[in-house]
Order: sequence, then structure tokens, then C-alpha cells
Amino acid sequence: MTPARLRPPLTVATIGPPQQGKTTLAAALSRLLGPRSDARVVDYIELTRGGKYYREGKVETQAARWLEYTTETWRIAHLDLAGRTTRAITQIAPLTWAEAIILVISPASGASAADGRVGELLRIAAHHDTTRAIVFINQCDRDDDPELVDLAELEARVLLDACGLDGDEAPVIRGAALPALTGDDRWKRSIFELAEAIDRCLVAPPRDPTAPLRMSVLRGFSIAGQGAVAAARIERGTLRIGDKFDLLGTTHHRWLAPEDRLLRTRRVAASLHAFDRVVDVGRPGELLGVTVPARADEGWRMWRRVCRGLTIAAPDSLALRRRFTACVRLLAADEGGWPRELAEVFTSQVVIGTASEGATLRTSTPTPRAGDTVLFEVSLVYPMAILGGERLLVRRHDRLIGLGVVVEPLGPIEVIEIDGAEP
Ligand SMILES: Nc1nc2c(ncn2[C@@H]2O[C@H](COP(=O)(O)OP(=O)(O)OP(=O)(O)O)[C@@H](O)[C@H]2O)c(=O)[nH]1
Ligand SMILES: [Mg+2]
Repeated sequence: MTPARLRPPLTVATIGPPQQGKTTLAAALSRLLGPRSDARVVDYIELTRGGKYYREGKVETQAARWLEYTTETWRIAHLDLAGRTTRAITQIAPLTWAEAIILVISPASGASAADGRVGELLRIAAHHDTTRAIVFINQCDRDDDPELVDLAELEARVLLDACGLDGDEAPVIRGAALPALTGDDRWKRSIFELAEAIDRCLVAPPRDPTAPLRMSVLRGFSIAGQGAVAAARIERGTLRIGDKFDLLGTTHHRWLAPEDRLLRTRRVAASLHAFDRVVDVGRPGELLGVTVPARADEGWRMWRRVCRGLTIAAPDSLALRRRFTACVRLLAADEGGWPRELAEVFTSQVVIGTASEGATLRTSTPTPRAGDTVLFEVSLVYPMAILGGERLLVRRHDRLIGLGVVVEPLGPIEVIEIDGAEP
């Protein structure tokens, strides 16, 4: 068997209505599969840190959390999403990285409890790298009426089909995360079954380690006196310690004047971390913490500028732009699309990778409606690193209204002086 460290990476996200046991499942996977490798075991308390506490020890996840474990085939980066605050950009941005989905429901509520927001997340995942989904029917210890479980399974398959994921082919596992976590052998087996299903039917999308490096940044952290760490995922290319890279994009920080928000700087990768391990090379599909060293004259200021939405790219391989054309399918009304006709010019939020910016969308089609596929000319308020063929989301009032693809970048690139060729 391949050693855990050398197994290919796979990003998996759990999606489901609130309080179905997503975080408990994540804790059970970590407890049962973590010790098989060098992955750190993360418990329920740690996963729900920052959550909303209720009586009876219930905790509602607020922020998306990452954990790591391995199956026989994969090294899995697991994203535990919240059930309720699903429309926050902090939930949507990491979901654009998911390569597989575990839909968590319970027999009592079934997939019908999933309001439009679960469908919205499934559509976003299906529009990006997700090709397969697995259904985990949780809390079967509480409610094992076979009719209810069958109904929940059927509803889950219908929901997946409606969201562009193959519901008929999706493996369905009947289990219970809480007794598995507390050591009940019968239910532990359901967690191992889930791991087997992940091995059996998930496939990673094609990855290109030789292409020019591209990573999108999800978060920035500060290290006192040294600089910042950018939490990012390699979409293509390879990054080694000591490699030079460009960090570019728009920093949204209220302390920065609008003209200071554009960033293009060249740095050297000082160190790389994958979860708790120090690594010396990052390959496509991997989540990394990249240390962005600060220069002596910047000191503590650098960390403020490293944030969600920036791009790490091979030197001179990408440029920032504000305008492009995009082909967008406006979601139909029953998919949660915009309920009224849209004007020929309207404003909305455009999400590409982890970046999200205000934008004006223009089209020559008179009154585009929900369900239409329309060619738009998009003008962003702040520039992004844009290439043809990239997938984008159109959101309005925090609600997904369109799924699209960049057709062609337009207009001049943003000329920003590169800030210091050498750190
Ligand atoms: N009986 C039983 N209870 C469970 C099971 N799994 C989770 N629970 C309980 O269900 C409640 C919710 O669990 P969480 O894991 O926090 O649910 P969640 O889906 O992460 O919730 P949100 O983050 O709010 O969406 C907790 O009180 C758990 O103890 C299970 O398999 N059986
Ligand atoms: Mg949770």
C-alpha cells in the first residue's frame, strides 16, 4: 500500500441541512481514520470552535473547517461546512475547491428538509470540480424505520439529480456518526463503509503539475515579525520551497485606501505547510500554507494584505483585469434563480475561485430571464486575475442566480508596478 504521505490528495466537502450530524461525522472520520496515518485527530469540540452554542450541548457550525485523514487510496482534505450560514462567501469560496461531496441527511428530516440553500451549494460544487457525490444517511441509530430511510434515500437521489450530480449512481450509506464516535462497533462499520465508498467511486479531476503555477488564496494569517501565511490550494503547477511567485489581486481591508488595494508583489516561498506537516513541495490538488516573507521595511504590515481572493502564480504568468465576456446560465426559478426579469444592465457579485467582487453585467439580450443562457460583458469594480475558460458564479443579494464561464478577457491589463523583485 502506498504510504499515507504519498497518496494523491482529494478535497471532499460535507453538505446538508442544519443539525444532521456533519460535524459529528467529520469528528468520527478523523477519530477512526486519522490514526492510520500521520494526520492529527481533531475532536468535535475543536471542529465546532467559534460555533453557536445551544442547550443540550448542541453546537451550530458557523465557520467552515478543514481536517485531514487518509483512506486506502486518498489523502483527504475534508471541508466541514455549516448547515445554516451557507450563503456566506466564507462557505462558498472553499466549496469551489471540492472534488467530491458527501450529502449528509437524517431519516427523520430527509433531503426534503434541504431548503434551496443545500441545492445552491450542490450546484456550486457541481459547477466546479465535483463529479461525484456520496449520500450518508446519518442518525440511523435514532430512527431506523426502513420506510423512512428508503424515502430519505430517494429524496437525496432526486435532489442530487436536480443539482447536476449523478443521483442514480451515488452510493448511499446508512450510518450513525455519534455512536461511531463514542465507540459502538456496529456504527463504526458505517464510517469504514463510507471510507470504502470514497475509495471505490471517487475520481480526481485531471491535474497538471507542469503548467505554470496557479493557486487561489482562501485566508491569510500573520506570523509576528516574519510576514504572513497564505492558505491556498494549488490548481495547477508545482510549488517548491525557494521558488519565486507573484502574489496578485485585490486586498479588501477597510484600512486601505481604494488606490492601495491592488497588490502585485514577487516573493520567495519561505516554507510550505500541508495541515500540520512541513513539506518541501506542493503538487496540484493540495492545500498549502505558503509563508510569504515580509521585507524589513514592511514588518507587520504585510499580513493585512494577504487575504481571500488573491492569486499566487508563477512570475509574470497572470495579469489583473477588470473586464471580460462571460457566458452565463441564469438559474431557473425552481432552481432558486432571480424571480423577476433582469434589466439589460444590472449589478451583482461575481465569484471566480475564492475571489468575489462587485460587478456590472451588460447584455444585448433584452430582459434576460431566469433559465436563459446569456452572453454578458462584465465590468468588475476591482480587478481579478482572469483567464479564458474559468468558471464563475453570479450572485445577487447573496443568492446564486447564475453559473457561467469566462469567454474572453477584455481591455487593458491593470498595470501595477511590481513591488520589489526580490524580498
Ligand atoms: N442520535 C444521534 N445523534 C447524532 C448523530 N450525529 C449527530 N448527532 C447529534 O446531532 C446534533 C447535531 O450534530 P452536528 O454534527 O453538530 O450537526 P451539523 O450537521 O454539523 O450541524 P450544523 O453545523 O448546525 O449544520 C448533535 O447534538 C449531535 O450529537 C447520530 O448519528 N445519532
Ligand atoms: Mg456542523
